Amino acid sequence: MNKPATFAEWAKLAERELRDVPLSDLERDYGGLSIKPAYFAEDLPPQTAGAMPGAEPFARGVRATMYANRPWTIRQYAGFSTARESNAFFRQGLANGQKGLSVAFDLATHRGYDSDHPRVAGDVGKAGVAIDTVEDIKLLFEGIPLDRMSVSMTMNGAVIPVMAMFVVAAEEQGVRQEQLEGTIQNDILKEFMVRNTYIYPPEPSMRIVGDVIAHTARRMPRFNSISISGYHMHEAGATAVQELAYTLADGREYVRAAMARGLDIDAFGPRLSFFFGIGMNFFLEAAKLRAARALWSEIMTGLGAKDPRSRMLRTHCQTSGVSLTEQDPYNNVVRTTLEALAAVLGGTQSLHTNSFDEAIALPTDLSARIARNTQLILQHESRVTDVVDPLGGSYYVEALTAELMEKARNLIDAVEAEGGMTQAVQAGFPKLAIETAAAIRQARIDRGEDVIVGVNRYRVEDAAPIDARAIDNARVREEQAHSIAQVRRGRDEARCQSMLSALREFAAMDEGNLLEAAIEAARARATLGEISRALEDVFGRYSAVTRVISGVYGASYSDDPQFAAIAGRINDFTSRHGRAPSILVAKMGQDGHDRGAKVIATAFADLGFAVHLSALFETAPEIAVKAQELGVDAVGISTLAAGHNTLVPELFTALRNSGLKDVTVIVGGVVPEQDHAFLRQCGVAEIFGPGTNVLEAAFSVLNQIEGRLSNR
Ligand code: MLC
Ligand code: 5AD
Repeated sequence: MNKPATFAEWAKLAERELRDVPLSDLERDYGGLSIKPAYFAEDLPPQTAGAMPGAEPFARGVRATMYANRPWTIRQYAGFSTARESNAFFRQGLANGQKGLSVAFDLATHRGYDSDHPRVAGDVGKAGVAIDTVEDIKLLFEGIPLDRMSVSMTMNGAVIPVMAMFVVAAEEQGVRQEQLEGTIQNDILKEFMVRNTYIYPPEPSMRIVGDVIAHTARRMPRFNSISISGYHMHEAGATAVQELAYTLADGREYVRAAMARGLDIDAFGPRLSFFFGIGMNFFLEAAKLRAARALWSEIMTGLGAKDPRSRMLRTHCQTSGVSLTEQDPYNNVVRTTLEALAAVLGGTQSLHTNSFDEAIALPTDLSARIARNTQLILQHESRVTDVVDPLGGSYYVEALTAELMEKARNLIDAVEAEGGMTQAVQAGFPKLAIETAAAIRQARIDRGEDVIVGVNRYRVEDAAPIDARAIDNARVREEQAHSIAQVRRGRDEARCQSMLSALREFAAMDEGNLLEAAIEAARARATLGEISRALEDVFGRYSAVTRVISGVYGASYSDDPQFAAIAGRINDFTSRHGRAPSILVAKMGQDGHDRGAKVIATAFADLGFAVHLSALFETAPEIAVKAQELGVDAVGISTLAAGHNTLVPELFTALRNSGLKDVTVIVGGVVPEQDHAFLRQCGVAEIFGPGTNVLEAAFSVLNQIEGRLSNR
């Protein structure tokens, strides 16, 4: 028999085929991973031999039989408007092949406000379902037996009131806590890093995480106490290595926090779960899940876990939102299919497939059906479930898995050297590293180095707009205010207040379990806002410092004529006016998605604009005051959670009240075509959707500013 071919042998053949092109031209860099154009037996890492699905370190999957015996859970993340409407949507999904539930809450709920709070007018019912009281949760699960349906709830900041209300609602449905099956996200560290729906400062927030883990370990044996999430890092622009390393480092931090509260690692270890984002780099994403499992087994062994189930990384995955485009949106069906297949070949336990209207609005009934059917087709038609870990033994995938592990391990060690993730998050370096990766990626797309079909290549110029789901937040708000009032009228006020006081005392004394105390308050019909407020009275509300990184976007353009042309025009403006054109990049309402705002701020600053970045969670009047104080030429609103139709008119009123009639207002983010006319009528000068070329945007903004100045 011939000995196995080597890279060196193959390189000779390849060079002949390439003629004048050097072989090194075929090498790729995946965010710090160097990828060769071909792999051979010599690349197989030694641990590949003998690796078995269902056995440690689990690279090949956590179950021996995987999907051959039981396919992954089709678990579509959903929620919008009222509990009643979301319940109907859930039931429709379940009747048509969905297997698990996953609740999306609105941003008012995430940030611990009742729907009638003045700061959340633009957010109620918009990006998820509005929840204020136990009655809402009961409606949300009406007709859904909570002892038989596993429910994931994406909640972090307001995890205490939401878990408490879930437990009470189940009880009143006749289901004991012990029977509840599901997952609570409860991952606060990544909120401070990327997702931004925190409420309290990091330290008390970590106590809350620990209390939820402790309570579930004691009382809810079938409930996953946390979903340690890389998804949001992925969406914020993290490389695969960053997503892996920071997520697993977060996991290690939570384990230590729980152990510090006196819990035995094997009492809670088996119920830790994970969540990853799956993008378009097909084999990389599949390998990422394999690497995650093997690394987690290593980490948990190091922390002293004895039970193999504690060392088993079980994960949910969601296809990537950031990979989907507003332009030519049907392409997103294809993208989501590929990403779903990568998640499945990587061995996920549970999966959400995004809808093709992702970059426009929340899913319609049609787009949700296609997203769900994508998974059903994979399960029933593609035959990919028949054989366990079909990628096992692939020279490339195994080598990639090993390289991901090595690079992620190094980054985890670097976090450790900084004192662990709580410290690192407070110092802010993982966030800056992810923002840097995001700016580099944006520049690659703007320069056409990364091709996005329908965006920077093969564009369709006159695509017809698609239907988008519209939500009447004013109506939802009114209905919620009405039901809050009704609950308050019906409750024993003295009992409710005494439960809230008890909760406040536990918080202040650093004693007792906050979730247990909150369950009593929820039973007494305290609202979500009241429970959250009781904790806020003690812990305070956290406000993060916003920072703009500089130089990264510009550095990608060192020799670019278009970049130089715009920078030159800005330079002319600066000499003519004795100052740079200035812009306030602003976020309003409870929408904490800040990747877009950060990328724009960085790029505009590199081009020569004077850029100011607002804090998160501002009201329209607060932004107007800031614009006036700074004397900016333009305000750029970044909107990703559909609050713009409420907040942008408020901003114009506030600007007028501050005497600012000449400020150019532009809007960027997720803005359905249906909303454009309304926003323009309000006075918005430009609307930049997802996929906008940043240099082109800078050029239009400069034109708008110059136009206004010359009209004065
Ligand atoms: C599975 N089982 C098997 C098997 N495969 N038994 C025998 N043979 C096999 N081959 C068993 C399991 O052991 C388990 O039982 C049961 O079947 C269910 O399987 P599972 O694999 O545990 O799946 P599931 O219940 O779906 O749990 C998956 C999970 C969980 C562990 C990843 O944490 C989860 O559902 N996460 C979802 C998180 C989510 O939806 N997040 C949305 C975020 S959206 P047993 O008895 O062992 O339990 C978001 C966006 C945003 O964050 O920002 O807003
Ligand atoms: N319903 C359905 N999907 C949602 N997502 C966010 N909110 C909802 C919702 N209410 C999805 C989108 C987004 C990701 C974070 O989750 O795909 O990119």
